[in-house]
Amino acid sequence: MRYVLVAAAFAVSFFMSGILSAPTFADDNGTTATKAWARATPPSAKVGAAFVTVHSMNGDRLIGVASPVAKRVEIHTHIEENGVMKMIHVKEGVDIPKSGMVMLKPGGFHVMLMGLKGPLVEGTLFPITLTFDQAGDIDVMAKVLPISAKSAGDADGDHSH
Ligand SMILES: [Cu+2]
Repeated sequence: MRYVLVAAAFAVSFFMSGILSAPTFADDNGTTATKAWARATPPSAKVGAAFVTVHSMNGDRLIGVASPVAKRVEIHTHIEENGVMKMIHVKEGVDIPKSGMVMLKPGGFHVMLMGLKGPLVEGTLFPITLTFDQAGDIDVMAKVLPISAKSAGDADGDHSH
């Protein structure tokens, strides 16, 4: 319910800012996050990964991630080192190009959930807060897909703000 209210509040503020700053479109907050999802985890798993697609009108940078489902949450990516794929913590954040988008996805950037407080159960939703340099905090609901899922597919994670 909280997310519906947030979305409604945003719609109102967006409408208002549109009036005040017309004809510039979304000049103060041109960042949206959609299609948030995660893979289901086995019951005893301590780590999980979540993914989301970010669009930006004005250019932005994803600088932080948080979620109540894990003790520690970090932006990670994969790099290849001597033929071995490793995950690294992306401390500098992820650049979202102006009028562009970045898809966090398996094998690339991801939201690393460490110290899971419980398994991620297929079919459920859990909140993730994405913190941006320009847009501030954006809350999304990540949909937990089958453990074999490779993309958001038909995930109903379209809670753009
Ligand atoms: Cu990771």
